[in-house]
Amino acid sequence: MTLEPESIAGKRVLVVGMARSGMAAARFLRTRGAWVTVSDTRGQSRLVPEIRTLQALGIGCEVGGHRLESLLEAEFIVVSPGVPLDQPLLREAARQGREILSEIELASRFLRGRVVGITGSNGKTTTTTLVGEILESAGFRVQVGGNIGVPLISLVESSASDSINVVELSSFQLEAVSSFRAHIGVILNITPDHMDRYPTLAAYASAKLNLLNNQASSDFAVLNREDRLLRDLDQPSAAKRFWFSTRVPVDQGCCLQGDALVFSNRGRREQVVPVEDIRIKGRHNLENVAAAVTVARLLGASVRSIRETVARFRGVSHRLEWVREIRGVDFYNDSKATNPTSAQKALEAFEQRLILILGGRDKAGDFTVLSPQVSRRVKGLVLLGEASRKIESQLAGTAPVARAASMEEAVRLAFGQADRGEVVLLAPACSSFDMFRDYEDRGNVFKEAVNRLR
Ligand code: UMA
Ligand code: ADP
Repeated sequence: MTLEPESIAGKRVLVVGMARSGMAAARFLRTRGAWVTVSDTRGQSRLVPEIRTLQALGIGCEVGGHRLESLLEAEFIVVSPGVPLDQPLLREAARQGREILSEIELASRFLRGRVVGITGSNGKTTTTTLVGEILESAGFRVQVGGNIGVPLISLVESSASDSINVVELSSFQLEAVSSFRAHIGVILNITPDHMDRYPTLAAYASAKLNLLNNQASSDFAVLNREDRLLRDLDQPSAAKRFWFSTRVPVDQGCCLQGDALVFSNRGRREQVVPVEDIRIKGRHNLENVAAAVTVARLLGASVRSIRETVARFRGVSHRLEWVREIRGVDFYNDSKATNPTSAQKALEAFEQRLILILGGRDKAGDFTVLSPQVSRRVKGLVLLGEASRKIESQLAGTAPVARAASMEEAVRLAFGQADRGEVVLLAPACSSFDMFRDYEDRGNVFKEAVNRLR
């Protein structure tokens, strides 16, 4: 179906999910004259402000569950990222010919300017933020959105033909896309995450790889040279491939050479950022910077503006965020380490001995990947939340374990074990939804507990 601004008017649309994406999509569609209903599985009592807002805009609300009749009455359906597409009602609607679009797909049909799409299992927000800041300070007209918290559809209105839209994309958002096209598509890495939503790692990877669909010869794919899946990618694509790496040289892209990140393109090599200028910790963050450098150079940002912005960049809150030092013990908040791989990267970023606070809601993660690092440098594990028992059994024999019933207790137990020169790290390797509103809430509760220590 081709959707033009004028063709939305008068169409009946069902939007699934009454949170950020659904609300923004409904508003967008209604403003353009569509007849919109928003459906949500949550009950009325939990959606009072949303319903009030939607009704004031002339948008219908269906709460307490989705109905097949409503899906079939719609001419097309827009789904929020948190809505799994394999549920029977949506499958039936698709079988009966209803087009199902993700909010990203809908937005991309109207968005003006070029898209830099950034996906990966870890590092998306850091890299997206850094790319946005570099381009902004280099004088581009930039908008940043997507999974980072600003639905892409809400950026359509403010986009212009010379905009660069820097978009963080999750695998969920890349599921129901068809014509979405990224001028630059960055895939940072593909490691297991969200295995509670995907039947296999291949299914998860395949959603991520949709980022490279529809790319033309004037477009670029920027990929991690050290990620096996990406290195061996045989997906046909007209886009030019650029690579980033901190371990091996690359001909086209950005790599670590001596003590600087170097960008190469068509035989020209230039030193862009000395490593000593990079403030964010860990090799994984060097990879994020290398990816950002590649994007910025491909778009023509000057080496000088890149270097200056990278040197100013202190990272994003809740990602290896230094909180405080008390009696020689440093506290770090990495609440956004929501899967085992990101927690592993966090551990690798330290040379000191650590007390590690782990746990939360399990996403069918494999915590054994943490064993080597935990055995090597973790002095004590403090476990919190639903996944405690599984983590304890998967990491049995690697480090002494204590269990905590609250973040406050976890912080106290961890501090009690730490000696001068050691680090207390919150890197939970799990999602936060068992005990907290989200990872930000979890990180803030951690920081408050740390700041109360005397
Ligand atoms: N719902 C239904 N039916 C279902 C499932 C859910 O009606 O079958 C309803 C829920 O009751 C809820 C709504 O859908 O009311 C939730 O929709 P949503 O989860 O898509 O939430 P949004 O607020 O729209 O946020 C989404 C992203 N959320 C997810 O992917 C889970 C946000 O990413 C993103 O910032 C936002 O769109 C704007 O683009 C968050 C996230 O956790 C940060 N992302 C995951 C991650 O980073 O690991 C992928
Ligand atoms: P995302 O948006 O993909 O979740 P973030 O930039 O928010 O990524 O970082 C989430 C966590 O993942 C961080 O707390 C850090 O521990 C880890 N991380 C960041 N960048 C990388 C990377 N390139 N590879 C692996 N882990 C990373």
